[in-house]
Amino acid sequence: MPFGEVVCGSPGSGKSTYCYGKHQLFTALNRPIAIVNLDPANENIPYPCAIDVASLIKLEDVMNEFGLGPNGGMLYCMEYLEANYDWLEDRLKELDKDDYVLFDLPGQVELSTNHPSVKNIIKKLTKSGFRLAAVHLCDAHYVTDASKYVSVLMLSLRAMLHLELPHVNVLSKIDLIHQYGDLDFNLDFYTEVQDLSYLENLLTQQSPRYAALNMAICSLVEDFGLVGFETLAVEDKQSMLHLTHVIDKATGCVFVPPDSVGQPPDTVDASDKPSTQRPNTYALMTSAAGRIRGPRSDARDVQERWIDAREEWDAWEKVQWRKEGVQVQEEAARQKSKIRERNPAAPPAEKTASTT
Ligand SMILES: Nc1nc2c(ncn2[C@@H]2O[C@H](COP(=O)(O)OP(=O)(O)OP(=O)(O)O)[C@@H](O)[C@H]2O)c(=O)[nH]1
Ligand SMILES: [Mg+2]
Repeated sequence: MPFGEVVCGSPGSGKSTYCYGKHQLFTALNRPIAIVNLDPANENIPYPCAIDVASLIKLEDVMNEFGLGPNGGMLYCMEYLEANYDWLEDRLKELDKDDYVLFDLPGQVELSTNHPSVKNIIKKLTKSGFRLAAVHLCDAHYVTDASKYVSVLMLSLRAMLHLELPHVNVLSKIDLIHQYGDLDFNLDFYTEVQDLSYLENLLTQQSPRYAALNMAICSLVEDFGLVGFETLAVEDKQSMLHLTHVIDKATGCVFVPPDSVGQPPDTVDASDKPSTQRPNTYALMTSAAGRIRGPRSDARDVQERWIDAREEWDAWEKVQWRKEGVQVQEEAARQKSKIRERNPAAPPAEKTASTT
């Protein structure tokens, strides 16, 4: 039963960068991961790609052959992939049974809101045993403008209703939000989608003609009560860890760490079944059943990190990184001198930063 994510969102919202960030995080955590690129226009793929749709069909070939533009061509590619689902299935079977699988989608919004191909592909994946969450990325700068925020709410709701998966909405690039001026409300107002009637004044000022329509949309979104947002700054480890925790909780994924990590006795089933089929009481209590908490789990902490006290935090992190760098160098030097003790013919250990 493989777990994974369908990473969707508007063009440039950060999907491929997020997939790469997650690959780096999981590799550091010793969690096996594989990324499937489903964007046939993705030419400079930043991450190690386990399966690439471009080896089935290329957007450029479709455009040349059928005289289609990039958007029509993209829809054709997705329909072609749906019709040739066996191709994808065969390659997925070749992945390691423990792999957590990310599907990097193209940015065309209609693919996750109304076009049926992606939805049908997801249905087939789910039927074959995949436990997936939709991770819907929206550029955080949209929250700096009330009417754009309403559009993002509708888009997120629409994607949620269309894809029919456990759904996690994410305000991406939150580290850049300070560049777009002051927020009208605190960040938690936007992430928790609290009381949208507060937007009335702003919406009336921005587009008086459509104020009533905008407010009707707001109350519709509120009635569903399903839209909320997590935040993401892809280079911030805490942010990535928090989001991983939220998504694991949405899919019910409990990661069983390798034995080398060391778990409390009798909590891990040591058989060689795939990790997703081995009960791990310890991990279950700490991840799926545990409370979500941590330095970036509250929107107020995120606001402090990226808006209110951004410069102080940047300076603090710089100091921490320097310390970490020194520790890594010292550890490497220690390992080298250990090797030298055992084998005096080995080259001498380099000086560490702290001693230079
Ligand atoms: N500062 C910052 N930049 C980011 C972050 N995530 C993505 N970016 C930048 O946003 C730009 C677009 O990112 P991509 O990952 O290509 O976006 P995408 O959604 O895959 O784009 P398409 O595939 O074209 O739809 C790149 O320049 C990234 O470096 C983030 O968390 N912080
Ligand atoms: Mg991309």
